[in-house]
Amino acid sequence: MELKGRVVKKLADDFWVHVNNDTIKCKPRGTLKSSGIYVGDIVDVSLQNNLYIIENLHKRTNILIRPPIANLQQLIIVISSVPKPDYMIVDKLILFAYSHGITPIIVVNKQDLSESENQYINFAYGKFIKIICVSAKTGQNFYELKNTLKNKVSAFAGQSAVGKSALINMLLEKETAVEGELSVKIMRGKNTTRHSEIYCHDDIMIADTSGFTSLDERLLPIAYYELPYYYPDYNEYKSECKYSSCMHFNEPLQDCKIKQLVNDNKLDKFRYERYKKIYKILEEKWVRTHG
Ligand SMILES: Nc1nc2c(ncn2[C@@H]2O[C@H](COP(=O)(O)OP(=O)(O)OP(=O)(O)O)[C@@H](O)[C@H]2O)c(=O)[nH]1
Ligand SMILES: [Mg+2]
Ligand SMILES: [Zn+2]
Repeated sequence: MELKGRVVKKLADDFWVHVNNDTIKCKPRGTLKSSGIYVGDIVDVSLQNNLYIIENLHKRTNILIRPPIANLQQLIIVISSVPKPDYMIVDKLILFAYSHGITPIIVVNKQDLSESENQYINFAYGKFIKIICVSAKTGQNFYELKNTLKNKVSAFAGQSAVGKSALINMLLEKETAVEGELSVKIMRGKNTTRHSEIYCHDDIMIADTSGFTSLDERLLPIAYYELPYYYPDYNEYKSECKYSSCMHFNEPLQDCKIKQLVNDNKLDKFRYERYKKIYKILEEKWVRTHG
């Protein structure tokens, strides 16, 4: 008999596989290399001589190397009024998610303190990204958040102190998760162990992505000329640009619908400024690597 499950933890040659609300400890079949099995992988497990054996791996939808995790489905980008959001980080995280086939979701935490960011976030992102305004303190919209996370593998990301740990603790109904532990840190040069694990509770699966250190735009697997493709808010109108290859960058205003919409305040001008910044950074990287 074979069981299908998801690898939620890995230590050396031991794997913990989540099967029907149970977690079982398994060894891989000799023909499978341990290093080739990632946390997040869907596997078939058989029982032989009282030992659970991972028989084979299912096809992956994606794989992240740092942190090592497979089949991540949602990236929960957390922001709050305090500390003030850095929207460049938000945009980079969105690009990171899209370029890996992961769905980004924006969670605006600390609604009990202020709702001041909601309007901007809705204007800049609301048309193409799900936005949930919550408070880890009062529990506001907690069920909406919970439902969004159900039956999906999600990771949390965002600046320090926005409340990622507070939200994760609530979702996992844990009092113990250490602050700073279960978060995708937006920091540079901090050496964290590259361990990864998925925490399961009530059909919610949250990847501990503490090894996910910097979100340097140079790490984005995007060539500068592909950048417009990752802006759903621009793609909606790009057929109205004069040239189908419009980058919405150097083209004259009369030829670019995106520039016109930015000028008319129909598209957010700050997000467009960030777009141009990211475009330049990716272009410089491309020139460096392709001569
Ligand atoms: N008022 C209020 N405070 C909150 C809320 N959520 C979190 N906090 C507080 O904000 C601070 C930071 O929360 P954390 O959960 O540690 O933030 P974090 O995003 O995990 O931060 P790092 O681990 O450093 O990345 C703590 O003092 C929390 O108690 C909220 O909804 N409302
Ligand atoms: Mg934390
Ligand atoms: Zn254009």
